[in-house]
Parts: sequence; C-alpha cells; structure tokens
Amino acid sequence: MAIINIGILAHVDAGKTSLSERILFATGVITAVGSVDKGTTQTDTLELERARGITIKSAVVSFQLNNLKVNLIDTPGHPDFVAEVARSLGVLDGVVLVVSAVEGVQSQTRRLARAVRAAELPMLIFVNKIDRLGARGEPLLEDIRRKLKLRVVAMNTAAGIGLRTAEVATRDRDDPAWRAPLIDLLAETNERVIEEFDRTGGDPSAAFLEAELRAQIAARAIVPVFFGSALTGVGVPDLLAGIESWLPVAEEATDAPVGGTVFKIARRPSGDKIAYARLVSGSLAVRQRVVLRCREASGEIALIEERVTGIDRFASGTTLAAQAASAGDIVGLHGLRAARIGDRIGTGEAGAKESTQAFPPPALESVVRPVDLSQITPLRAALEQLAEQDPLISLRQRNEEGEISIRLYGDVQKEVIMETLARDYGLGVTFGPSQTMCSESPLGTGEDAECISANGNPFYATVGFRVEPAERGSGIRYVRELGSLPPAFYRAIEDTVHETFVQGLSGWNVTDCVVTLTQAGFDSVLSTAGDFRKLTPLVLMRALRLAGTEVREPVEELDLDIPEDTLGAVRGALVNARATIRDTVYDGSSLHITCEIPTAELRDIEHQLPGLTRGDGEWVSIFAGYARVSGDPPTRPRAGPNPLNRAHYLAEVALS
Ligand SMILES: Nc1nc2c(ncn2[C@@H]2O[C@H](COP(=O)(O)OP(=O)(O)OP(=O)(O)O)[C@@H](O)[C@H]2O)c(=O)[nH]1
Ligand SMILES: [Mg+2]
Repeated sequence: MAIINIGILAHVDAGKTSLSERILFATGVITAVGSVDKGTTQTDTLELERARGITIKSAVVSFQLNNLKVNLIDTPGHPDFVAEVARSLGVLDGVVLVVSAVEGVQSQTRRLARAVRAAELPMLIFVNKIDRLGARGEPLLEDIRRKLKLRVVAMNTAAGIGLRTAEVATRDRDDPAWRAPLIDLLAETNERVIEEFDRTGGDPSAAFLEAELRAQIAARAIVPVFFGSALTGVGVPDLLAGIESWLPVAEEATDAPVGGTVFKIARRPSGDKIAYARLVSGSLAVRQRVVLRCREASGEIALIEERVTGIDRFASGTTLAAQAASAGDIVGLHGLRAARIGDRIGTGEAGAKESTQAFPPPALESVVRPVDLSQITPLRAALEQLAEQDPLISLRQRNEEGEISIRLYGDVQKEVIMETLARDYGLGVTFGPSQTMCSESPLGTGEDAECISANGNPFYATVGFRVEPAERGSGIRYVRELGSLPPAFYRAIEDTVHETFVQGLSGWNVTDCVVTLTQAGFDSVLSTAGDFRKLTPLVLMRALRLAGTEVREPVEELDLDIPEDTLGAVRGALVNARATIRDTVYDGSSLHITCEIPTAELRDIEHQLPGLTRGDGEWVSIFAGYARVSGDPPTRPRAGPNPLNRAHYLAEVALS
C-alpha cells in the first residue's frame, strides 16, 4: 500500500491538534471527537499537554484514505518547542500548514512557511476556525499570498464565515470562474500550459489541468488552500481529498538495503527506549542487526551495530507490534540502545535531508539546581534522559560543584522541564536566571606552538596552531598543514580542538574561524593520544588569546508595519532595545520598518508593540545570525580547568 507522511504545522493555538483529532474522526479511526480543552485528544497524550492545553512533543498517528496509508505528525506551535518541528521536517513527504481564519498569518506561520520551503516539501494550507467570530475569507487569501509569498489556489469556498453554521462548498472544477484564473496561474511557470491552451482553442481538458496542478504542487510552485473548521468538521473532507489527490506519496525502494533516519526518541515508563524512524529504503525485520551511523561533534561518523528487538507500526490511531516494516513508513524501533536523534539507520539511502538551519539554536542558557543538593547525581541522570529526547538542551557541567546548565528557547520550555523533572523523576529543581547564549570569534590571527621536550612541555607531543577569522556562519574549519602522525593522534588533536573551542576567552562557543595545525610531532616510543589531548588546549587557547576575540549575540531581523503616526514612539522603543534601523518606507497606507534587534530584547519589544501601535502594528522576525555585542562583552563562567592558567591547568590535567 502507498504511504505518505505528512506534518501539521502552525502558529500556537491555530488548531493543529483539533484538526488531527477531527481527521481521525472523519476517517473512522475514532468514534468520538476528543477536545483539546478537555484534554481528551489522541495526539496530546502527555499529562502536561492535557493540563496546559498545548502540544509539547510531536506525535504520530495513522489513518487510511482508500488505498493510501497516512502517517500524520501533529507538531507543537509554541516557539519554545520549535526543535520538535525541525526534527519532523526531515522525515515528511508533505505539510499541512494551518492558518487561523481569525488570527490570520502570524509570526510563527511565516517562520514555518520558510522552513517548509527550505526543506523542499510540498504544502497544503488549511484555513481553520471559519466558524469563529472575526474569521476572514477572501481577504485572508490575499494576506497568505503577500505575507507568505505563496502562489495559492482556493479549492473550496466558505459561506456564512464567522458563524457557528459556516459551511464550505467544493469548487466545481468545470466552472470557468475557477478554471480561468487557474490556467493563468499554471501558465506563469510553465510554457506547456500556454501551448496546450492554444492547441485546444482555449479549452484545455480537465485531466490536463489536474495533472499540471499536481505537478506544480509537487514542485512546490503552487499551494492549494482549503477553508474549514476543526471544531465543526466542515472543510475536513475537502482537505482529506486534497491530501489524497495532490501530495506525492513516498517513493518506495523496498528491495534496496535498509536506510532510515531517527527523528524522535521516547522512553516508556519501564525505561524501554523507542527510536522513531522514517524508513527511506529497504525493509527491516525484528531481530535484524542494523548499523547506526551517528555524527560526532567533530563531524566524524561513528558506526554502531545493534539488534532491533521490536517494531511498532502506526495503524488506525494506535501502534501495533509488527514483524517487519519497509521503506516509506514511520516506525518505532525497540532495542537500539545507542540510537540518538539524527542518526542514520542501515547502509541504504539515508534520505533525510541534512538538517536545514531553518531554525536557530536555543538562545538562552540557565543553571538547574536540585532543591535538595544531595540529588545532583539523579538530576544529572534525569537531564541526560531529557537531552536524549531533545539534544538541543546541551547539558553542560559548569564547575566542580557539579552545577549543570542547559540551553533553552524560553520560559515555557523551562516550566515544562521543571514539571517533567517533578512528575516523572520526583526531583524538585530551581532555575537560575536565563542568560543569552553568545558566541565568540577571532578578531585577528594568532599563532603558537609547543615542541616536545622544550620549555617545560610536560607532554610527549609537538603541536602548533594558527587561528584566523572566517566568514559569518562558517563554524570551525579545521585544516592540517603538514606532518606524518599516526591517524589516532591526528584524530585526538582534531577532537580536542572542537572540545576546547566550546569555551573561548570570554567563555562562549568559539565559531567562524579557521584553525590550522601548523606543526605536529611525536616520539614513536613514548607519545600517546593523551599527550596530544592534553597539550592541544594549552597551545590553541594561547593562539586564540593572541588573535583576540569579539563576543557576538544572536540577532533577529525584525520587519514591522505600523500606522504612520506611531513612528516616533515605535522608533524610540526600538532604539532603547538596541535595534539598528535599516530602512523606513511609507507605502501610502502604513510605514514599513526593517531593523536588526538582539534576540534578547525581542520578547520585550513584542510586548510593547501592541500598545505602541494601538493594536494596528504587524511584525515578524527571523533569526539573522550573530552580531557583535556593543559595550562590555558578557562573560560565561568557565567549566573545567582553564588552559590559559598554565600552572593550574597542568596541576589539574597533567597528572590525571
Ligand atoms: N471555534 C473554533 N475553535 C477552534 C477550532 N480549532 C481549534 N479551536 C480551538 O483553538 C484552541 C487551540 O486548539 P489546538 O487544537 O490545541 O491548537 P494547536 O494548534 O494544536 O495548539 P498548539 O499545539 O499548542 O500549538 C482550542 O481551544 C480549540 O478548541 C475551530 O475550527 N473553531
Ligand atoms: Mg497542538
């Protein structure tokens, strides 16, 4: 049977979970529609999701449309949980983007539309909540075109919009009022449509138009739009028919070697670990041994072989234990103890696109402390399990007292982690204030070296490094100039370069630089990889100190549309928030401002804007990388011995 994997994406509260629930009802998977407000839906199953009425983790459910099996991933809309969306994007065949007919295109809607485009996925739009007061129809289509820069076709029309009794009517595909604009739209991107139009005397067949529309949807040139309501169920049959007729199904290559990607890790209360994966090629059976390919921090690929002890397939709203699964499907795999999110399974085609940097990493860091200080070890173990399910929280031990810091997107995520630790692990914790995660990059070039048995070098190793600035967003590029060390020593040096640059001169992650290994030597009798591991931080950090660094903070590009007479107030607030205004344009109805603003200031400004613009302002922000912090650079407490204090470092490290 053909399979398609789709994700439901939207701004928080647009109705993704309600729509998923309604779809399960409409396809006969459930006999009663659960409600988000009562905490009875199929996809918000975590206690915390039910208590808060928001989705926190993505969840897979499956249903059937005639001969098509659909795996549907309901994702969270809150920006604090955007990592869940990012991980899902890599395993999807298509996306349903939900836009609330009342709230319209919102900030997260724009970010998600961009991410879907970057992931090169075809998309359908469901305009939800047409039953609610304030819902808009046609004008919203224009907003979607303009704000999301999409070419859209409405597949149905809504009547009685804004009323509980709102209805939809499927567009008649023979109606000239539907055909004519569609032909124009299709012709914009394909000459063939004009040729066919001329050839048929202006009357191309319905079959031709449908084939062309399908091709352009698959090629992401056109997005079909469906109006409806998850609450009353109208429009949902149109959407389902749309999923079936317009989205391309997963390519099946079942006779190839197995290949797949892990996108989610979960643990049963029993501790049993489940790795959720999309199979892209081949097939997999219980008791089969598979190779896991994990990417280490240094970029190296580690291979681990493990045995699959169980396979869960999604079917009709639940999971069923299966003996085997094949390409195209999403499955839960048991027995893969080493599996991590992002790992590739098997030797076959990996399929998932390299994670597109569609969303920035978490911008905040905060220290977690157990209320009962003797609980530091269980807390670390619990956080390690949480990090397995969400690697971006990046645990970090800050000092010898074992204080742990984690990275976060925001306060809601902080509260959710706190509640999870209390509920699932019985651990009371407090969080320190959140600090914005900066990065550090070299300002100039610095070079240093230390030779074997010279100047009090206590290690049997020679290394020299040059550290130079590189272009923004380029990360750390490591270059080997010369030498003939055994490969294990080269690997030790390279790994240690990455480990050392987790903290620069001010304690931040060092990035956007080229590190060149300029010298390397060893003693064939005495040298060990450990000598290289211990010497590298000393030399590398001295080279970095000679280069000097600048501290950069995450920034967003903020675009605002505001009433003309509010410019003074808005500009004042932006300047106070350390924004750099790039452009101000008046288009006859509103003022358009483009500026760059530190991520740390964004939430505060977003709170002020409605007041400053009498509720008439609209804005959207997109992560724009890192920019130099003006004034005194913030510092971050170092973890572990500091290589810049030679005596202290040697005392801590040399003899260990
Ligand atoms: N009137 C009306 N209300 C709706 C509709 N769809 C959802 N809602 C309500 O909108 C609120 C949010 O719905 P959810 O389904 O939780 O939204 P979501 O997009 O899953 O939210 P997150 O997962 O937290 O991002 C709930 O109170 C729903 O009852 C609709 O079609 N009409
Ligand atoms: Mg939800």
